[in-house]
Amino acid sequence: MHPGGDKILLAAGGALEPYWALYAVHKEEHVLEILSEYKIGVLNPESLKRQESTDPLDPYSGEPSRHPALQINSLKPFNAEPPASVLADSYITPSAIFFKRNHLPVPKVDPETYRLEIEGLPSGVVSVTLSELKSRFPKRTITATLQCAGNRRSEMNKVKQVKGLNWGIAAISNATWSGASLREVLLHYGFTPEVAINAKHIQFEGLDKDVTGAAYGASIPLNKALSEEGDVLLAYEMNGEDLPPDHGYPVRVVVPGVVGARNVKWLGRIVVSHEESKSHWQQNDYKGFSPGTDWDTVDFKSAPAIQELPIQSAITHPAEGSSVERGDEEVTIKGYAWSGGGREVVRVDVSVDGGNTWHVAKLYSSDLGQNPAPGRAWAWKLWEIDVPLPDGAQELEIVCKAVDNSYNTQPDTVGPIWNLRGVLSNAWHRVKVKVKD
Ligand code: MTE
Ligand code: MO
Repeated sequence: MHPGGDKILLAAGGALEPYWALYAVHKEEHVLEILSEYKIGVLNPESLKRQESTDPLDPYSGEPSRHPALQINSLKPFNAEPPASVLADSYITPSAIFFKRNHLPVPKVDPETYRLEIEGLPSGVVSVTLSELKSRFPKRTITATLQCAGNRRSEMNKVKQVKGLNWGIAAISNATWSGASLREVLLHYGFTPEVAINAKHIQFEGLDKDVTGAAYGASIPLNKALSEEGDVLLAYEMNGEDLPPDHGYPVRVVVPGVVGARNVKWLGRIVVSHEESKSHWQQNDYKGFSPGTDWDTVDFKSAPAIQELPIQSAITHPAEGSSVERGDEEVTIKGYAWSGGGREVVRVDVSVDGGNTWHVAKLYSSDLGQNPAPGRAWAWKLWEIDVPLPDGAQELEIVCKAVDNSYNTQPDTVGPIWNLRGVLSNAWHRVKVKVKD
């Protein structure tokens, strides 16, 4: 009888409160009244205490607590995505269920002693405090979607085993980010056209370190950072609040339109340089290869680091293996669509017969209904459509594919884009659903 359908089952066996925080519509007297009949008791406060590891040698012992709805891909380091069914419920993904992708333990950073170091400018090393970052520069806000290069990797795994976390379709989320403009910060601390003669890249280094002391790092092309239309932020807020620990507190770089991996969290250092970041994740990971390349033949130097991502879309409702009633005559289909590089999704085509016939879905962007500036469509579109059930069909093969304003579209199958690392998985998304008489 739950108006939201079987989503209520997400909370089964645990505390209800985290879900109430997600769905604010529940916080009403009459809902409590309806529920009181089902109440079986109050959880023992002891059992609610964070199950913290007490092992002093465990670098993961101080990790933040996380929302129970997250589907965990790896616990240490923490990697998790929201349930697909919840992902497209809100245009802005609540921070608690925003996908989380950590390579290392979450560092504890004291905002009082935090310093952002900037190197490679004529003035030498600049050290910026958090309050300087907040007070010296205007606070800029953008809405931007982040997607991990490995989103939808599990579909590649079905073709042939790849190396990497087995992400479903929800290693992508959308948030508002506020902070200082990287361009404005660089110009303020002495970036000049002369610097640009040699410099070609902006390197970022996190404060999260592995056992050898190597920090997470990545870089982006200098022109992205310097462009007035690039909108690269040194963000200290996510969805109107301080960045949560998992998302890079106190400062992360948000590089809209660019693969998640370059959006360095817990940002400790920026280097203006003639070369790319030397980090493992820039040099020997997050690159695309031919389906014919295997671990014996792969040469990471031969391929460019992924920056702007290709076009993507997926179906978040209905779920694979669920069923629809023939009597309903229609099936409601929902999902998300996004493209990298600020390219705007202009159309999503949906089929319920495996791609023989197509329908155009209705696209939704921000609640404000604002159109993004050309070339700066950083945020996803949600889409929805009611499609009539084909006569006599026992099963539907629901398919979606998106088109961006450069008329890029998605490949129809995974096989030809398969690659050993399982990145850039953006084939037509397919979901099979039964029709019940
Ligand atoms: N930054 C640091 N310092 N350490 C990391 O492990 N992971 C990267 C990127 N920035 C990472 C990082 C990757 S691969 C992705 S996809 C995004 O952060 C994920 O951002 P999120 O956890 O806020 O969703
Ligand atoms: Mo990622």
